[in-house]
Amino acid sequence: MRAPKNMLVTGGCGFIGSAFVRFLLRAQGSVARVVNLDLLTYAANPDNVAEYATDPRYVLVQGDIGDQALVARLCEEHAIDTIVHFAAESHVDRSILGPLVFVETNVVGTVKLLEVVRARPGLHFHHVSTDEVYGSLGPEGLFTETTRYQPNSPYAASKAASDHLVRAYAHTYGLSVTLSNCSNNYGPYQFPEKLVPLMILNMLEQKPLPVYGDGLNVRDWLHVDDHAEAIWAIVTRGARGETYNVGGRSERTNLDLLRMLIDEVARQTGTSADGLGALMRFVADRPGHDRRYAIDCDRIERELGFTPRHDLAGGIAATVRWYLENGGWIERVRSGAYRQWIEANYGDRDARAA
Ligand code: NAD
Ligand code: TDX
Repeated sequence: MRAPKNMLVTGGCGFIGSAFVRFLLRAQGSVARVVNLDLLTYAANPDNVAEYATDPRYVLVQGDIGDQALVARLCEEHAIDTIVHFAAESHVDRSILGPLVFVETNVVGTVKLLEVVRARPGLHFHHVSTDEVYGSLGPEGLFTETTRYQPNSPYAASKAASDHLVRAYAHTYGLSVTLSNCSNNYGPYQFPEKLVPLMILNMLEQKPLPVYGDGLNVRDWLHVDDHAEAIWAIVTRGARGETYNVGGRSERTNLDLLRMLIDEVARQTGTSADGLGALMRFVADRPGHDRRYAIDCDRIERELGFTPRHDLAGGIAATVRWYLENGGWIERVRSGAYRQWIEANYGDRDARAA
């Protein structure tokens, strides 16, 4: 059993990292310090943790995971005992358009963090990864922790490479690590380039709903707050050197998920589901689009007693409600005002996201 006290969270202004930071500061009284190291790229939004901005336990540092001197200094200054590593370029479509930054951040950035950890063998390092490293399934079967790696997109390949490097550092240098490979997350504060928020926001603005290919690709959906809890279970109770798959046992085709979203937006806004459905457009498929992901999450259930709290219908209803009730957040994301906030507070040092 590990008892993290002073934690460094990378990418804690992104979608999942911020859910984890909120979870720590809300629910884990034993945690004394949370240092959030985030480069504040286009995907980041400090508003995601605004409710804790003045919490004495919380520090936000704008910086690059690749800056070894900075990471080493933060570890020293805050007596960090645990790093939870979320920071990444995370969007598959962007990786198809421009793979290099994915290698730079996800692969080289992770190795640089590992180099800092290598000099501090007492530290525990948790690496957050994705089910996409396993490639694509046919109609049957599930990804287990021993499924062969077969990444298909530049994003998935960069995450696969980072997983291998974490494991290799643990094996070669005896580092204390854990890893998790999770399915698709949904929930509040997700940047609206990903399927769920993109569709909700487009419906609210009566914009087209772009469905890639035939819409029959399958994803397994997990609420982001359940992911945060799963990571805490692994960080505190997971076996050293081991990987845990995390999923929601909620497989849906993209079309089925979109229908759920349409029905929910229609119900909550009192508009016609048929009218929203008419916004659907079948568009060109994503190149190399993986057909199906599905997770066998038996291990984390059996060994760590973790099961998700949210069922998909309830989680989607709450997520739609959040986007309806948080027009200010959406407005800032849409208008770019939050970028001005970053520039005013930190200066525009995010050259790589330009
Ligand atoms: P996100 O794109 O919302 O956030 C990524 C964060 O990392 C941003 O705040 C960004 O500013 C930061 N970042 C990027 N490059 C950085 C750098 N060089 N130094 C410091 N910070 C940097 O991503 P997300 O959806 O929250 O994903 C978080 C992690 O979870 C990623 O590692 C991703 O691969 C993994 N994951 C995501 C999903 C999903 O469904 N979104 C599922 C499984 C695993
Ligand atoms: O406009 C769209 N239309 C569409 O049909 C978008 C953005 C997506 N899609 C499809 C592609 C996928 O089959 O919806 C599915 C989900 O797409 P994304 O939200 O882009 O997620 P995905 O590609 O599955 O990857 C996500 O889950 C695994 C995250 O972005 C990754 O970071 C995570 O590792």
